[in-house]
Amino acid sequence: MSTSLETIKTLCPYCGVGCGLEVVETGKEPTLKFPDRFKVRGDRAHPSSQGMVCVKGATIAESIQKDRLLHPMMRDRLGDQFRQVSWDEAFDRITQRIQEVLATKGADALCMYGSGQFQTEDYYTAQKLFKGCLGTNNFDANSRLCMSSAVSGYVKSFGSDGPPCCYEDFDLTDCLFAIGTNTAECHPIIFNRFRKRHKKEAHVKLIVVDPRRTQTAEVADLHLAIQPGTDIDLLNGIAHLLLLWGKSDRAFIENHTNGFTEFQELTQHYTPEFVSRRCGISIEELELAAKYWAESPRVLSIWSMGINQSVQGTAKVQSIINLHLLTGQIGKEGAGAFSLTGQPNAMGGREAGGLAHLLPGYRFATNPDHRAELEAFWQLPKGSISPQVGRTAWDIVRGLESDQVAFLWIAATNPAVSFPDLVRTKAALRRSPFTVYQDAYFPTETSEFAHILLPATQWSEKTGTMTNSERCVTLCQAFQPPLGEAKADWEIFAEVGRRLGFNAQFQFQNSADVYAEFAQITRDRPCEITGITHAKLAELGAIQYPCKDSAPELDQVHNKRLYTDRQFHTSDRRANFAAYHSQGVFEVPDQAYPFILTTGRLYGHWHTQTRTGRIDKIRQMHPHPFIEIHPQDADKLGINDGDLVEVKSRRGASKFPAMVTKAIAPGVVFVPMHWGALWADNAEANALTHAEACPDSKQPELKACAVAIAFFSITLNSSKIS
Ligand SMILES: Nc1nc2c(c(=O)[nH]1)N[C@H]1C(S)=C(S)[C@@H](COP(=O)(O)OP(=O)(O)OC[C@H]3O[C@@H](n4cnc5c(=O)[nH]c(N)nc54)[C@H](O)[C@@H]3O)O[C@H]1N2
Ligand SMILES: Nc1nc2c(c(=O)[nH]1)N[C@H]1C(S)=C(S)[C@@H](COP(=O)(O)OP(=O)(O)OC[C@H]3O[C@@H](n4cnc5c(=O)[nH]c(N)nc54)[C@H](O)[C@@H]3O)O[C@H]1N2
Ligand code: SF4
Ligand SMILES: [Mo]
Repeated sequence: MSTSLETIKTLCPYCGVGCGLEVVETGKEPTLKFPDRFKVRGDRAHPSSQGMVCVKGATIAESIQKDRLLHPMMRDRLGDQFRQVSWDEAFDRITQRIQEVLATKGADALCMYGSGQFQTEDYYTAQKLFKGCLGTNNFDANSRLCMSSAVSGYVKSFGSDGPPCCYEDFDLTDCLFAIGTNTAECHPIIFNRFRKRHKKEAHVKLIVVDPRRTQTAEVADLHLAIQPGTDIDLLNGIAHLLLLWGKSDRAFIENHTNGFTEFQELTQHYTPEFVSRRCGISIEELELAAKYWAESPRVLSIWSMGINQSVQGTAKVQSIINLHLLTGQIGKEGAGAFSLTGQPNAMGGREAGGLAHLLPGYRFATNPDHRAELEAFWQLPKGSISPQVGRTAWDIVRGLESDQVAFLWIAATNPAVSFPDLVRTKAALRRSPFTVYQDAYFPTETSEFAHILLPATQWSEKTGTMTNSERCVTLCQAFQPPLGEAKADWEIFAEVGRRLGFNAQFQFQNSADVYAEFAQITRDRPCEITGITHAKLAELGAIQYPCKDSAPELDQVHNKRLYTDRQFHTSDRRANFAAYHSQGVFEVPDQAYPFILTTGRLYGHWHTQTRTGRIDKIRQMHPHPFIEIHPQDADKLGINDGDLVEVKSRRGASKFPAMVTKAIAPGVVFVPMHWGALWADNAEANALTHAEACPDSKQPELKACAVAIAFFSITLNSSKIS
């Protein structure tokens, strides 16, 4: 840790835009506490954000010392009081339990559920412990609820994960196709970057595909307010018109793709009349979207949860990529299929193998060569790594229900708010015989379900790396000591590893050592980072990968676009078209549950509010939960703006003040995901959602479920904090 600091460079620990921050020490008196002691501002030298920050980055300092978990705590039964224990006692209890479970039930009864808010070093150490030393791939992360459809879509279409674009493409594109993303609120800094140019240059178009008129849609040249779940209809409909108008790139298709014929046949079904009916948009709107695609020299698609969180998540991602393959809009400036990552280190998690089917270095647990490479590298006996895909997020719930999971370790995520079908999730967590919960704050909704609480250091107190949406790795430096007895996540995992007898595997002195080891196992992989070290990041600033240690120094810093040579990572180096029909949403509205509920985010809040709920400015911005409902629907139900309404699904019920607005389509309602049990009474979005998931990515359909709505009372007082 740096002590004589003037200006420290770090990264905003919220969204995947990955804005660079500078922290300036304003005074050194020891009595001064964060945030009075430090000022946070945008880092002008950071290539991704060029000095910009949004309200979340600007206010980050304010929540850092409030309601922190400071010491390890333990209890025998849920409902008992926690008692403070030493780290030694906590480690002993954890290792003892792991050994018991290994001896009685086997490694598959052990599970860890981690987070895209880990640093890459945390992720890597956890993979080594669970997948290597303990021999179970039961490590999954909240990225399963977030990015896993993008991962599987990229792998199926291009042969490997890895968003191929960069932020400079926002400055160069002629048409931004934003589908299932409220970029203005959720990735504000890159949206602003695009908007600057969009406002100035009339030929630059913005198409927004979203059932809601979001702040992103508000400024679009064309807003397609499609019915939830009809994205594939729309995408195939655009392809149909492009083919009809002869606007495909025949040479690209011929030389660099497979599967075109089947795709072309499929698109025949998606006539403008059919698509307009399915999506609930006019034929003119569809034609205009296709016209923008056809006439723009460079088209950049961006998407996030409106696409990924779906029972057809992978199919939707591949259907977006299809349009880029059809038009050759890939591997060139201002063009490409760009999945915006949600969390600050969702990307680092993918590189380090942080999902139940992955291994570090974009490897797969089911691939025998990949397992053998890691076993040798980790100096573990052959066969140590399980060939089975581990439990994904929802499989953990199932495993708890069937008593197959006997040890659950949750870190840097708050599933008692963010999991689907919370009634079932909470019942499963309540059943868990042994849950370790490692977080920075106390209480959170999930601490109620823990037997052991481990205090984690967070942003400002731990050094490590994070990778943003454009594959840019930034060093986040510690600049103040840990609060209380908190430790970095990777340190905790390494200590448990050593205590289980894996001394040789966990000899790291600091997180730079961890990164250096991880980098070696990425050699010759598509996510190669052998040219990146903590020291180099500190000296040069953020570095984009792929970055080989053998490359000349200058080339190492910026590797902006993938596939510029149009050689993909498949065995024949060709990209794959994918022919998918649209299936719509899983839970179709009916008489009993006539509305589609969709869920999402607000500009100021971050997820389950562990930080942003403690920041006055943000609480004032979004004081309480609400449900958006169209005036026609509100009229029919006798609901006025501000009335408290009860919303029921087949799984649970919640209550929200109504926000009557034409920004939402009739028949659809929207609830923000941010209010868990600690922040409002019965206003949980996920009490209503279901866990049905995409068969390829296993990502649940958090964006659509069927609900019934009824007037409850005229009192608007559902928020605990307003
Ligand atoms: N302010 C803020 N920013 C954040 C976060 C935060 O908590 N707060 N979280 C970060 C994280 S982890 C993530 S994953 C990203 C998420 O970023 P986004 O994906 O942009 O955010 P969401 O609000 O979840 O969903 C986006 C949009 O999908 C739309 N949608 C719903 N159903 C459909 C559909 O069937 N089709 C289409 N086309 N659209 C649909 C919703 O109406 C919503 O406007 O944001 C990141 N940034
Ligand atoms: N209905 C609905 N549900 C959703 C979504 C949706 O759109 N709709 N989106 C899904 C998506 S995309 C996501 S990403 C998830 C997010 O859901 P969660 O991951 O549950 O949300 P967070 O509030 O970000 O939780 C992160 C936790 O990590 C802690 N933390 C921060 N830094 C550190 C650290 O360095 N170490 C440790 N150990 N802890 C730390 C914070 O205090 C916080 O408790 O929600 C998912 N759930
Ligand atoms: S856009 Fe994202 S990374 Fe940038 S300051 Fe805002 S929350 Fe932080
Ligand atoms: Mo996310």
